[in-house]
Amino acid sequence: MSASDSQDSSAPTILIPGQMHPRVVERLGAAFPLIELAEGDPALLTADMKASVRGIASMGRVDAAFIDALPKLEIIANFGVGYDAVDARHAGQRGVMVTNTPDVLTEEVADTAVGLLINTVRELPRAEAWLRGGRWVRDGNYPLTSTLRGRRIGIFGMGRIGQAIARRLEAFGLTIAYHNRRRVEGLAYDYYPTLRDLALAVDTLVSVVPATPQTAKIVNAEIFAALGANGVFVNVGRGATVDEAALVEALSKGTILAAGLDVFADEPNVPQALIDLPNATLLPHVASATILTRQAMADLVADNVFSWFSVDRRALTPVPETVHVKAKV
Ligand code: NAP
Ligand code: 8YV
Repeated sequence: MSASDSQDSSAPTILIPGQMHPRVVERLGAAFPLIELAEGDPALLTADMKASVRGIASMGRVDAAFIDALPKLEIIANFGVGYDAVDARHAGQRGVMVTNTPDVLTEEVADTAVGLLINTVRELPRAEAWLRGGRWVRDGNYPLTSTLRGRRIGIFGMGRIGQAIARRLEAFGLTIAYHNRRRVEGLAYDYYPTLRDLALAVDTLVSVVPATPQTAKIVNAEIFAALGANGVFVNVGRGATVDEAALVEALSKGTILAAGLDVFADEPNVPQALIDLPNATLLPHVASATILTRQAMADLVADNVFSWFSVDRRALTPVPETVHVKAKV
């Protein structure tokens, strides 16, 4: 536990379970007593610690048992716009606020998605490996690849990031369609009321939906079959939304052409079958991973905690499940 000399003795204690961006630790540590755990396991807390915690700043799992172990808990500030690691529904029922980091990473993640799509279709990482491995000299030119030209793009999850990806790909001269549960007002792209209908209408599916009980393994064999043999699948949302065994089969059998993935069901463990596939382009969950954007995310985590414990007693970016939660004054 660390506390700075300038802290008010009545300042709320903040728990940081496991890994955290250093800027969050630095900013919160300057104002609040901090408890930092090497691993995010509430069993590592003493009874006194459990009784004192009023806020959590987290990058990892905060489940219902964790929330229930902390009787004075008021706010969980999640580092990331996706907050599937936090049981937000349970937090909302217990009157605990949950915040995430929307908007500040949108353009960065959209840039990565477009880069991943181009790398997947044009095989640029493999072409570079060809040069570095001396094959240009030994074997001649890298083989011709498939193209982005003429592709029909389907965005699964036309939210903040989905729209930023669509804006980029529209400028590339590609046609865009999408599926959400609800049509987005004022958006001119074609809307499909089911994911299957979207997959049938396009040849390139870019997925950027959250992991929820409704989206678990929703991108499955049926969706790959609908995309077809020229089909490309890119995922920058969450790995849990994909049936990875079905994806391996679709890539191996040529049901689809190629896939580009930034996220996986059991990170950092990536199925060896995917690693072995030449038509899979794989990134280690780096879509928001720049110095600038991670700093902006860190500031939003800290600012949510500061705002909650200020006279305002208000969260800046509450998640929908806890938007009703009011601070106890
Ligand atoms: P957002 O603005 O909330 O967009 C999410 C979109 O998904 C919404 O348009 C929503 O529309 C749609 N959606 C949600 N559940 C659905 C369902 N069951 N069926 C169909 N559509 C559904 O969120 P965002 O800021 O764009 O972020 C999206 C996700 O990207 C995050 O939750 C996170 O998991 C992921 N992400 C990954 C990285 C990375 O590093 N790879 C970085 C940032 C974010 P409806 O509500 O109308 O269905
Ligand atoms: C981060 C993300 O890599 O914001 C998200 O949902 O997936 C990424 O920006 C992750 O949250 C860091 O923990």
